[in-house]
Amino acid sequence: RTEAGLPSDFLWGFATASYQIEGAPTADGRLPSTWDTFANTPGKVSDGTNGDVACDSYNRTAEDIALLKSLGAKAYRFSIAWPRIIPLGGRNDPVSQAGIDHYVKFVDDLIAADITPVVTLFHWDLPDALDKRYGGLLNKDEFVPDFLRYARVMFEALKGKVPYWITFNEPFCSSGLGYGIGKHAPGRTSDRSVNPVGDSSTEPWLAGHSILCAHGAAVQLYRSEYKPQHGGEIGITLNGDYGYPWDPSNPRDVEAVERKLEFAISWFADPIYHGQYPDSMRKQLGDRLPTFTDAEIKSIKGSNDFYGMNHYCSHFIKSLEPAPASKDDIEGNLECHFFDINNNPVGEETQSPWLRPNAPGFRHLLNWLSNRYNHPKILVTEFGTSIKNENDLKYPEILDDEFRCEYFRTYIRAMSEAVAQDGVNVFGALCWSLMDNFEWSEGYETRFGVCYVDYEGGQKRYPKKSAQETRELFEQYIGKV
Ligand code: GCO
Repeated sequence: RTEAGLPSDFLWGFATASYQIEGAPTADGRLPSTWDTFANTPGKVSDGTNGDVACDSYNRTAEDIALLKSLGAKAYRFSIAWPRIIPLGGRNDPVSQAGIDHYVKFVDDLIAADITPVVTLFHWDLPDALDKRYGGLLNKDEFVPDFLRYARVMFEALKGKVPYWITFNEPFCSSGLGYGIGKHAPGRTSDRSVNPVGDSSTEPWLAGHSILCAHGAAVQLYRSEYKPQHGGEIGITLNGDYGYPWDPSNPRDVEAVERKLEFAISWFADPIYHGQYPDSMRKQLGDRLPTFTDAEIKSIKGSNDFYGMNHYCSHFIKSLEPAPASKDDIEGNLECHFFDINNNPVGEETQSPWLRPNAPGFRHLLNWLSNRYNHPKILVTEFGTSIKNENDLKYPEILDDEFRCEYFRTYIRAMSEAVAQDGVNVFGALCWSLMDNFEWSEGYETRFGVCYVDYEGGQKRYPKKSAQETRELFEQYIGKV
């Protein structure tokens, strides 16, 4: 029995997202997303940049497909920009046929290159008009039908061509970071100088509830009108770090680890797999956490054909109980601390890389998800790493990203052990990211690409050492189970 292995049809490749790589902010009728507005608000992005140019991928589809092919990728996960499809966003607003045609051609070209398209419908770039018109994610009764119409347009345009659909990427970030701590668009917090109205002690939970309802509605639409005739599978992508108790002999810290995973992951996964929010959230939030109608939970429970999982790192978890949670807390009344190179907890100020790799945590998390959600098919939709000083390096030194090679060596090994030894059903993994790109509130200071993008040199792509190694890494395990 092998120690580590992946199935012979394992779907490996790379991932990106529209606002992070496309550029071309007005091409084919595109109107601003909430991320255009947020990035152009002084102080929101660390280096004062935005996605106006990014990697110019909207104009380099053939080049990016050739790059994927050169790396041996079996699959490519990318996202569709809703503001390119329905620029004003709403269910009664006009579609942009040019925007639809762009993505249809891109998918056709990926298929022609024998690369499986994995399509994310919503990777955070909400049409800004919907935020301005009715508060976007805060207004479930408007957001759900608007998202459903957008999903229908894309299901129809790409029917029969997309084997794996992802409705939403990381709703924890859209909801918690966008409406709780304000680190992501639309940047709402309890700071009344920023939000004269609204309440960040309820808004993240309202936003998350809207996403779950929109996800459920879109899955039911896909299953009733597209899956029977065209096949394909649909799910949601949830991010999740793993955690270890700061003090293993302190039962509060041990309990806080489970609460951390529940607030970060089960917020969304429990309604989808169990039909209700986790008890720990209901206990801390009370009626700030919405309740589902019978119709809503009927559409949400069982709404994943597969579990999309984004994973980066692990933390040490320190409980803040018995002190009560702050009203703006979105994590579960605890502190997350990073590791240093010797696996000792360090404060974030010394953290470099800001995501301390911890491969055993990946295997632990895969097992935690598999056990809690009745062993679903899992597609790792993102995993990868960065270090703070990579951006200080220049070409060609920057191509020698040994730290990223070590990350993928240890994480792909851990995933292969989870499959071979623990029986976790992982059927694919997409590395974040194909190329350096706009890293949200960290702008272009943080690089996650297996390919270097020379932003000053016309966005030219250069494969790093990790790009060369990835194929060998996967192939040494593929076919062993
Ligand atoms: C996320 C997003 C990606 C990020 C990546 C690095 O997982 O936060 O899906 O867009 O760029 O994770 O932070």
